[in-house]
Amino acid sequence: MSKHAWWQEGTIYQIYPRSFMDSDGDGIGDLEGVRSRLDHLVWLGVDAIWLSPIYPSPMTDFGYDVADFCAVDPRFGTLASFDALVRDAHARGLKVILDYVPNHTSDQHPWFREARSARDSPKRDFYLWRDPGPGGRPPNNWLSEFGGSAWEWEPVTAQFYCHSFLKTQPDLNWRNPTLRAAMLEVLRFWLERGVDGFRVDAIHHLIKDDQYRSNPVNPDYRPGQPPKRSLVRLYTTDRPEVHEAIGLMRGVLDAYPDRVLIGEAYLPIERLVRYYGVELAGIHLPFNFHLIHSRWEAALVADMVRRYEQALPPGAWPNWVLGNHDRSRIATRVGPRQARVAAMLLLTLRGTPTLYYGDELGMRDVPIAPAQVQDPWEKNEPGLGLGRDPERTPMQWAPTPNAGFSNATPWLPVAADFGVANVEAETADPASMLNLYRTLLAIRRHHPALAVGSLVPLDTDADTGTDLPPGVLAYERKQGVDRLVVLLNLTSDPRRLVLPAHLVGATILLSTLPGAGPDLGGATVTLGADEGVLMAAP
Ligand code: ISL
Repeated sequence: MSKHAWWQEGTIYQIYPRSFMDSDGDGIGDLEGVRSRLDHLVWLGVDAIWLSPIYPSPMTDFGYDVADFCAVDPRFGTLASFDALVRDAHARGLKVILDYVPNHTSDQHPWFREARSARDSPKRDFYLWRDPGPGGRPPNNWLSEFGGSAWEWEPVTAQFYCHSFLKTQPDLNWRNPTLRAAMLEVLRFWLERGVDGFRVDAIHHLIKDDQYRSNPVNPDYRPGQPPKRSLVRLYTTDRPEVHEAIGLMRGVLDAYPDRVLIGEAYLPIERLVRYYGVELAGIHLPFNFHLIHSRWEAALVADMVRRYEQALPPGAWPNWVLGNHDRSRIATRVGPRQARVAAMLLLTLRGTPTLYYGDELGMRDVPIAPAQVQDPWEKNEPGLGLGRDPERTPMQWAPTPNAGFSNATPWLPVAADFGVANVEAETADPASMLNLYRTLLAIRRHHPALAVGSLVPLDTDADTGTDLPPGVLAYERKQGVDRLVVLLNLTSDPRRLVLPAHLVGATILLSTLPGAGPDLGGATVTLGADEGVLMAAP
C-alpha cells in the first residue's frame, strides 16, 4: 500500500463551471454538463476535479459572491444533480473538490440583509462595521482588490462595511464565534454529501487588523500597476490570527477520512509556507502560484524551485499551479511552443500539479471587445488589462458551433481557433497538446519517481562533469530504483549539454517536440529549440 494520500500522488483539474459544458442550452455551463464529460477527464488521466463556486449567487463576481453556502445555483443545477455528479465521479475514481469562500458573502445573503437592517441585529457582528472617519470619510485607507475604497457606506444604519473585493461582497467577521461556527457547519454540510475537499478562496484575506490601522504606502508602486498595489496590505492580508481560523477548518476536515484542504494565498514563498501550519496542522496544499508569476527564464525558475523546496517545512507536500481563472493563460504568457515545455515542467516537478481547464488544449486568452466584457474588475478599472474574461472562455470540445460547448450563444465568446484547438481534433492528432498532456499524465502515474520521488536539480558542476548551458532547466527525480531525468530548453535556440557521468546512457521517454527526439551523443544531448525531454536514467 502506498504511504501517500491521493492528493499527494494525484493531479487536480480546475473546472470553471460557467465555461466547461452547457447541458441545458442557456449558454452557461452546468453540473450536468460536467457530469457528461467525466469520461473525458478519466481518459485524460487526472485524479480530482475542483469546481469553482456552484452556490446560489447574484453572479456579480460569477459565483464568488455567495448568497447561500449550502445549495446549488439553479443555473448550475440542483443538490440532486450535484449528488449525481459526485456519485458518477467517485464511480470513476475521480475526487471532487469544492470552492469554499469564507472571506465574504454576497450582499444578498440573508445574513447580510439582516445585518445591514439594524445595528442591533443578531447578525450585525457577522460583518465588519465602522463609524466614519473625519469629515464622513471611510474609517481608513484600505483598498478593494477590485478598485476603490474597501469601505461602503450603509445609509440605513449609518456605518461603513468592509469589502476586500466588490461592494456586493461584504467581508465576514471571523472573530465572531457564532459566525465561525456557522461557517464550519458549511464544511460539514458538504463533507457529509461526500466531497473530498475544499479549495479555500482568498484565505490570506480572512482576518483584518483588529485596530483597523491604515495600510502603509507602497514605495515601489509604479503608475500602470493595479491601483490596489499603491498600498502594502500589511493590515488587511496575512494576519497572524488567520492560522487559528485555518486550524478550525482543518479540525472539521480531520473528522473525515482522506479529505484535502487547499488554500488560495498569493504570498511570497517564505510567508506562503506558514500556511502549512504548526506541525502541518494547517492547509495541506497552500497553492503555490510562483510559476504563474516567475519570468520564463530557466535560471529564475530553477532558483524559485530551489527556494520553494528549501522553504517547505519538514514533511510538507509541495504543489504547483500554471494557470487559473484569475490569471492570463500559460499559452499566452509563454507562447504555444513553450507552453509544451511548461506542461512537462508542471507534470514533472515534485508535488501536486493543478491543471486549469483548457490549458491541456493549448487554449489561449481570448480578446474581449469592450461590449462583451463580463468581469466586474475590468468594468471597475477598465483598460488596465486586469480583466479575467480572456482566460474564462468556453471549453473547446469539437469543431462544431460554439465549439460543442453549448447549443446557445455562450456567455463569453469562443476562441477563434476552436476549429483546430478542440478535444475532438486534438484527440485524433498524436502531436497535439492534448496528447502531450495525456502522455505526461500517464507517465507520471506509472513512475513513482515523478509522482512521489525526490527532486535533485542538475547544475553545471566540474566534479560530475555536468555542463548545463544557459536557458536549460534540468533535474532528476528518484524513487527507489525508479530514476528519471528532465531536461527543459526554455529558449527558442537549440542547446547542447553534457550529462553528468551517472546519467550517460539515459534513454528518451518523451519529447515535447512531436516526432523529434533530442540528438543523443553519449554524454552530450542536443535539445531542439523549445524542446523538453523526459528520460529514463540508465
Ligand atoms: O490577493 C490577491 C493578489 O495578491 C488577489 O489576487 C486575491 O487573492 C484574488 O483576487 C482572490 O481571488 C479569489 O477571490 C476573489 C474572486 O474574484 C477570484 O476569482 C478568486 O479566485 C473574490 O472571491
